[in-house]
Amino acid sequence: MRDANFGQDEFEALLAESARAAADFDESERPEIQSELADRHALRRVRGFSTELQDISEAEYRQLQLERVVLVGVWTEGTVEMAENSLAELKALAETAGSEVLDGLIQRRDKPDPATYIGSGKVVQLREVVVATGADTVICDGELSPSQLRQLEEKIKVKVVDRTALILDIFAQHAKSKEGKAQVELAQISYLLPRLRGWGDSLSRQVGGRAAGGAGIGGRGPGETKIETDRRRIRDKMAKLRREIAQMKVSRDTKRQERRRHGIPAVAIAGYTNAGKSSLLNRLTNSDVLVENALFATLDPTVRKSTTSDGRIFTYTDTVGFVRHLPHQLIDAFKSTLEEVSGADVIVHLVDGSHADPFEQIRAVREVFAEIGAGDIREIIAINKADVTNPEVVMDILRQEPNSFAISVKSGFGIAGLIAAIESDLPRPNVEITTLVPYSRGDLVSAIHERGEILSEEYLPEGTAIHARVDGALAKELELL
Ligand SMILES: Nc1nc2c(ncn2[C@@H]2O[C@H](COP(=O)(O)OP(=O)(O)OP(=O)(O)O)[C@@H](O)[C@H]2O)c(=O)[nH]1
Ligand SMILES: [Mg+2]
Repeated sequence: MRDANFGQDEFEALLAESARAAADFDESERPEIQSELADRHALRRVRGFSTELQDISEAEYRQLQLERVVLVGVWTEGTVEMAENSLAELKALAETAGSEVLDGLIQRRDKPDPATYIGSGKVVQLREVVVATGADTVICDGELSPSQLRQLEEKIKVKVVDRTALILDIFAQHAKSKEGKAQVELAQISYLLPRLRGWGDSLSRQVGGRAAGGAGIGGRGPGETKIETDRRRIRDKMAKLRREIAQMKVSRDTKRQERRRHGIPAVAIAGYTNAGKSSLLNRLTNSDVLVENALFATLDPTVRKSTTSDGRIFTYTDTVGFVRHLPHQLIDAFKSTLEEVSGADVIVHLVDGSHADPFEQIRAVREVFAEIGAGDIREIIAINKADVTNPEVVMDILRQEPNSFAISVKSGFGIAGLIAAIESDLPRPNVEITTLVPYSRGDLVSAIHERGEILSEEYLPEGTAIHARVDGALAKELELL
């Protein structure tokens, strides 16, 4: 019997051991062609969604209620370290969701088994571990097809969930704002929808009678099968959520457009989850956004005003963190939130330098940047947590990334340098003006200070003579003087 409360070291030793053991395990099992993308995912895993699908809105506050879990991963490529990092991340995700991790297993395979994700021999071993530890749930480190989840569950005899469901669950737990909740719910429902197909058989059997005849009977209305009714209700619900999100988005869009019209540059703080984004925003702008050693602590963007050393106004935005294989349902649903990143003038891409594989983090984050149309925005890499990072790793990143800086939000190390880099990367106002502003128009003088770059300023009897560079909108206003 394993100790349910073993610590980090034991867990790590265990991971290493299981990876080694798995490395020479049943290579002979040849997986067949992977099931189609559209066929992946598992409806049956989600609590609160009864077979009858009584209430679609149950998805909103649903929790998987995973308590004592065993993790299992399939290691298909890369090094042992990469496979272990992946499982360690799954452990952090599981813990963030509130579960206790009892054990972790990795199997080396070319591809996940199309029937049971891990090979059939490994399934027996996994069942033994589940019995020995008293686990109530198995979490797989990937996206599984409905039939994979079903078959695994039949053999292991406890609940089996995949990584996507786990991440959606964390988002559901952390969503605070109305908009955030609606976005998460939309993501959850779109995760469920394709899973209805894989579920069709058992669903039809349960409703029995004519529905069991499935599409054969066909037709809408009274002849409609249960699964079709459910699909339609889910689609209606999704449409309603999309409308709600679009409405809530309007006020944030208006504010952003207002800032843009006033030529106020935007800096987005983006990066992997738990890199220290909220901590950095707090330090840079004296704010108190929630900071937590947990994944996806922040879901709602926070915009804060700041000024450059020469008095120009700009904004910092803290936003939702990214993760490897961020479920696409979340990217879709959080589109309006992610516009805070794709609409920025400069991205401060924060990296946790103390993470086991910061390069992998950088790669995963850039993948999301590309997906949301932020791939071409000026990017500053800030390697955070320098207080606890191996200096060689930091040096490595600094060498490979030309626009990069080492910082520690905690100790303050490197922050001044980062601020200087941000200021110098901000878009510069590009219209050069020479003007005389009467003393009655102090508002314009302030505007030039806040939005422009002063080249010279002189107080004359008739008013303030200013030579400056300003944005086009302000230049127009000044022309009217
Ligand atoms: N040692 C050290 N820890 C830090 C530093 N900066 C942040 N942290 C810690 O890292 C953890 C995550 O910080 P957050 O600011 O919440 O990170 P985040 O990127 O906003 O995370 P999410 O919102 O969850 O994506 C917290 O426990 C912080 O105290 C640092 O410079 N050094
Ligand atoms: Mg945060």
